[in-house]
Amino acid sequence: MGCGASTPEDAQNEIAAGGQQKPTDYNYMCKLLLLGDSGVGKSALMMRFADGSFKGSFMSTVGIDFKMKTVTIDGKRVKIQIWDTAGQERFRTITKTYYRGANGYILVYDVTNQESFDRVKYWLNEIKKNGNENVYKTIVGNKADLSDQRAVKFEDGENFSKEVNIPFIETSAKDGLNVEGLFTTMTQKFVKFAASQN
Ligand SMILES: Nc1nc2c(ncn2[C@@H]2O[C@H](COP(=O)(O)OP(=O)(O)OP(=O)(O)O)[C@@H](O)[C@H]2O)c(=O)[nH]1
Ligand SMILES: [Mg+2]
Repeated sequence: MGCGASTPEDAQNEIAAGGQQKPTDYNYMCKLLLLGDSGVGKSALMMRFADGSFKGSFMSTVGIDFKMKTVTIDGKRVKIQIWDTAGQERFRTITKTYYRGANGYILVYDVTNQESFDRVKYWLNEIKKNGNENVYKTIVGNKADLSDQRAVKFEDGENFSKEVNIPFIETSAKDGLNVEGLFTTMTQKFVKFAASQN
């Protein structure tokens, strides 16, 4: 766990209590939720973005994890809270409860794993059932560095993206390809939306 607080709720309470996270630290809080099958690289993407690191070993997430990073967008300080859900079926009841509070959904599959790509439909349906339908989403084909093991073509991702009308990007948490761009673009979209509400 990052940030001192042990859950996103604790972090929120600290903010409310004027504790570690002062409200004056930022102008906006953007909560992004990572979804997708186990092993596709959700935690690795979060680690790459928040800590600039990558671990080759696989430590499957238990329940939910989160990390924060503050960035400046259009002169505004934005605290990005990344919620990293466990892909394993047995945590579905817990992870479902986090959908509602999200400002953006990142749907991840592994380009070396066809099944994980086919399952993006399932995750979209989970958002429909448990989340906010009108929140910005991105479909992410991760592990783009593993070109010799590729099972899902770039065009397959692109075609599906057009079919469901959701932006698409390929990433590598290992070498950092498009990771910064993914989180920054999602946050920019949110800030634009939030600013238009004021
Ligand atoms: N080569 C390569 N390996 C990756 C990449 N991203 C993740 N991995 C590896 O894939 C394995 C699974 O990554 P995780 O980030 O733990 O997967 P996860 O989606 O969080 O899985 P759950 O927590 O079980 O839902 C780890 O061994 C990572 O090192 C990538 O971009 N390239
Ligand atoms: Mg994980």
